[in-house]
Amino acid sequence: AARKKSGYELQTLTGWLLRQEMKGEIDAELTIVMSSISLACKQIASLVQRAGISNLTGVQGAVNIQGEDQKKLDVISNEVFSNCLRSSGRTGIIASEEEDVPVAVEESYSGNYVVVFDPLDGSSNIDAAVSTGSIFGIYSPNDECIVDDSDDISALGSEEQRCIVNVCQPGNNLLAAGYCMYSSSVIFVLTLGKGVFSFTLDPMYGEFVLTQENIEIPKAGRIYSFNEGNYQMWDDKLKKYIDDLKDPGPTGKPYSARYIGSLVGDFHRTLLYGGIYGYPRDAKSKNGKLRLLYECAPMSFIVEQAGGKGSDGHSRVLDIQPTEIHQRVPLYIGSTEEVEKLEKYLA
Ligand code: P6P
Repeated sequence: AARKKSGYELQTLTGWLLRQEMKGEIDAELTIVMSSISLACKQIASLVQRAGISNLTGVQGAVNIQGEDQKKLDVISNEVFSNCLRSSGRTGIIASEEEDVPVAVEESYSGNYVVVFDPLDGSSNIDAAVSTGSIFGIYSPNDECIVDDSDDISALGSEEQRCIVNVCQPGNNLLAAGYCMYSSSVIFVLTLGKGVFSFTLDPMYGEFVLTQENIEIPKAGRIYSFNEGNYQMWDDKLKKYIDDLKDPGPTGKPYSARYIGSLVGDFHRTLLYGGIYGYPRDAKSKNGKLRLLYECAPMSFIVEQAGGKGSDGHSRVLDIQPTEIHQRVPLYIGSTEEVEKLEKYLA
């Protein structure tokens, strides 16, 4: 009855993807890649939700019942993601936060798409059952991508060079991006370049069900999400910005601080409630902590599709041409008015 009231006939992610394909928004190949990613996320969701239990059933602590070394969840999540992408038969190159270099999918299974992902971001939070997430981005192959011909690239074999060139594309080239948040509910959020959609996993039958269409981030929001433990190491302009957020001002109400310490959780709240999430550069890490390819660029694509902004403090994250796979950039992302206000302080 609730569903009838809401006017949603039940749309699963699979059904929604097929509808986009029929509308010509995506081709059949990309549909298959997206489905393989959603399968990986469902498998990771069940691993995360049983982390404590499977640890117990690991019986001998570090060795599991098959006598193999108990692998850390982010290593297992990486294997799950890689295997699902490989068996989709539509993925050509994968780059993971967990792998040193991007890898080409073996010839027999190889397809077109280039997929970058962080299989389990925030995994240090697992033991305390705090939200975690998987983040991904999908590109078309692009052999001509300009990457500065730094000698360490030219020293690599041609196949490795080809993989790196194909992966090091600016976020502007993204065809699709998304994340799956493992929290009080499992929520799959994605954009194919025409709006942002969210799907909630219905544990009753293991399908992602459409719950929000064309998500729009509030233009402004009075929540800021920074790790203020680093305050002393930030530059003065940023300190001034943070200090002013705490000024109750004429309304008598300062901004609220919310920080989960897990990008996907902090981002998802910002996307729905508005505000700003920031991971600045600081005295100890001159480019901040977050990775451009599989954290900052996919999240920036999503937030721009929702009407928000993703900045490195001075320019659009999506304009940045990556020069190495695991390069870090400072990230300020969220409501347009909040990000623009921050950029004025840092100018
Ligand atoms: P800090 C998790 O390790 C992560 O990569 C993001 O998910 C999170 O936003 C950030 O690092 C937290 O880092 O330094 O505040 O603990």
